[in-house]
Amino acid sequence: MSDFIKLAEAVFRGDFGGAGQITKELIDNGTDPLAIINQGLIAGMDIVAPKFKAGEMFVPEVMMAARAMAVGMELLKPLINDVDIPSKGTVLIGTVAGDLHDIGKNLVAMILESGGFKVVDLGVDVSVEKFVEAAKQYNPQVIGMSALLTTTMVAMKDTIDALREAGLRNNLKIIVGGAPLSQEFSDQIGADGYASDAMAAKELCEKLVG
Ligand code: B12
Repeated sequence: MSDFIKLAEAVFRGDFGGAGQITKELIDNGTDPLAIINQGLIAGMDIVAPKFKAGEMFVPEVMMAARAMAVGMELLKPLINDVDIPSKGTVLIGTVAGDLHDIGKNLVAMILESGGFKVVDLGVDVSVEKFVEAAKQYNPQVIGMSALLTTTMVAMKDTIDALREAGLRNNLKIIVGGAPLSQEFSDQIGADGYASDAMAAKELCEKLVG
């Protein structure tokens, strides 16, 4: 079995130790860092994605896989110039004001990162002002907002309105998610899209940015 396949399998199994070890060995052998990323780490996540979608893998397993990938990425980052990292675009993500739920948001962030997006995670309880400031600072292609409480969903509309007032709305796509949301709600508040899980979020970003 090739080392790339072993690495992809370690990622798929959520084996951080193995993923780190194999990544280290490949680096020591002088393997091209981008090949390690594409043929090892991302290849591993590419096995996870369809299985999660089909209900054959569950959230904890997906998070373990994404973490195993992150272990490899951390070792590779110093070896790669920013310009060389194939980035599909920048996504700013956060849980809206008043809401502290972040498990789903973190999963979305990890999947987007492992899918080749640069992710700026603003954390939880992100105020309207903070989203607007961060949009100015990072100039993202996409802003993703998460809400798990019916009482905090309204903050999404406030944020979209504030982005529009700040003149930033036309230059970026806004996506929303979280258990109580729906496509209908997304349409109502003027977002560009809704996704029900992390894989769908990645596909949505690819569609909106591409
Ligand atoms: C874990 C949890 C907590 C944890 C949160 C820990 C953490 N670090 O996140 C703790 C214990 C802190 C908590 C607190 C509270 N919680 Co709570 N919590 C949950 C619980 C059980 C699971 C949520 C979760 O993590 N799901 C797993 C993840 C993976 O799924 P997910 O979040 O839906 O995310 C997926 C998708 O929605 C989507 N997605 C998510 N975000 C985004 C963003 C974008 C941009 C996109 C595209 C997609 C996307 O992709 C994700 C991955 O597939 C839910 C029950 C439920 N069934 O949802 C209640 C729940 C959300 N909580 C609830 C409540 C009421 C509370 C509290 C008010 C309880 C209290 N009285 O203190 C507080 C509120 C605190 C606050 N201010 O936020 C209610 C909300 C009811 C409502 N209708 O509003 C729920 C539904 C439970 C219930 N049935 O009553 N909670």
